[in-house]
Amino acid sequence: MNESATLVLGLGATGYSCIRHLAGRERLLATDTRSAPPYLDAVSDEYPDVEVVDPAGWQGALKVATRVVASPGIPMDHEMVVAARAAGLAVTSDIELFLAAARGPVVGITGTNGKSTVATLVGKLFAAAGRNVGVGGNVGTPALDLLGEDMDGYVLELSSFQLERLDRAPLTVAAILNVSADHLDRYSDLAAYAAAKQRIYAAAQRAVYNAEDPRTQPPRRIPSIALNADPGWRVDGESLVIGGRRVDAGALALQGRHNRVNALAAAAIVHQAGVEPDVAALRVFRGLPHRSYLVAEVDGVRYVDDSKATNVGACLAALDGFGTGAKNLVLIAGGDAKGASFEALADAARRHVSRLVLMGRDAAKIDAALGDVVPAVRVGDMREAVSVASDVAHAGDTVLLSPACASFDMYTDFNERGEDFALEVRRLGSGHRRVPAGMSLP
Ligand code: UMA
Ligand code: ADP
Repeated sequence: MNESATLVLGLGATGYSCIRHLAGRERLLATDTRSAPPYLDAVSDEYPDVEVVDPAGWQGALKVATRVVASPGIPMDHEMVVAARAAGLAVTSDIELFLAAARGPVVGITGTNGKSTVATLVGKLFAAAGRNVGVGGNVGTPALDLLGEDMDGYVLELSSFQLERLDRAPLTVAAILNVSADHLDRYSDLAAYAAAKQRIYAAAQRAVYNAEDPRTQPPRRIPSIALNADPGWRVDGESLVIGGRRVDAGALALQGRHNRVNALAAAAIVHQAGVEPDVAALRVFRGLPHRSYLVAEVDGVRYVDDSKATNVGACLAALDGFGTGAKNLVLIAGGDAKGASFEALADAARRHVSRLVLMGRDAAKIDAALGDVVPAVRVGDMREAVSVASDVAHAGDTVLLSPACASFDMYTDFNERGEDFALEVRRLGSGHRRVPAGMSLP
């Protein structure tokens, strides 16, 4: 033990991972503004030396601490963080601790939407090339839990909350996939949110970005692939051009046109890390549950679970990704809008959606924005939503759950919402239900 003392702010998954990483090395204190944070008992049981400070006692803890590790759920303008800085304490994060300890290349991926899909696919492309890489960060496993002696490298999904507290991350490859309005309950405006995302490039060696979205562009000094501008890296009609090689996009198991850009991004990222992407591994990746995921086909109608579309940008991508321009979609949307407005969906809704089925706290807000464009039906729960949607859908249509809202008004999280949708699809009539070849229902 030395004289240093770290105060871990937040006893969620991140705080717990920091405690596991630092335990036995220095004096540790921990606190959380919640009275019963998720890992309170685990820390007390497994790490009795950690001094867990009552929410009201954080000011005393700051007098003892020599540095603070702030979890992503705690805003940087929170009074605990502001007071720590005013007291001259270094404020760091689990990602900084991770980067100081990691050996081997580290890829960082951010963006408003598609991060988890791309990070997971990048991991699969590395694995196909025989590399033992850990995939984590915002996608689920805290970064510090990935560290291991036998790892060849790491793929981190980084949220704006993680990036805003990161100074100069020495990433081997950094990528911003897209930036659209999200988390405006935490950022003053879109520019502030985009600035947090841009921090991913501060000390990156190479980059991948989306030429169609100027907010994703890295500084010119970084050797970069500009997706859809670089002739060797683009979506060209029904083909992907990957490092100059043409690949049939229709052969991808990933659903929706927006996922073609994700496949392209993943291929470009591993290329920038010095590994040539394995096209077979790219083709077979079906995506992650609740992200534009084909649940079933019933009476010729496809049911797609895009519950993870918790913002307008993700819903827009799914509408354009699955829409044919012939009103082939029945859209189930609604939930907690997080302060967003829905007018940006109007054009795509007009082109692709025959009926809106609206539920949740902000159903009226969506109705007000889009009700003049597409006929809308308000429903009370998912059972009613799926039932109404199946009644109005015709063979060849897609019923798309892509809520454009968070789920917390009705569900624990987007997983539970997506599972409820799948359950109701299963109820639709097992007599004539048909699951597409090679698929199983969850
Ligand atoms: N909280 C308090 N008081 C505290 C600390 C946290 O009220 O003292 C609240 C936060 O406001 C938040 C919740 O508790 O609502 C969780 O915060 P946390 O920092 O403890 O979160 P972790 O459990 O450590 O999980 C975090 C990420 N969560 C957030 O950034 C909110 C997880 O991403 C991530 O998987 C995990 O670290 C491992 O890296 C989740 C997420 O929702 C999936 N991310 C947002 C998103 O994707 O949009 C950014
Ligand atoms: P994230 O981790 O950034 O939330 P996910 O891969 O989990 O991203 O996908 C979240 C949602 O974003 C899904 O509902 C999906 O339909 C949508 N999405 C996926 N890729 C893109 C993209 N490239 N552009 C816009 N939206 C996308």
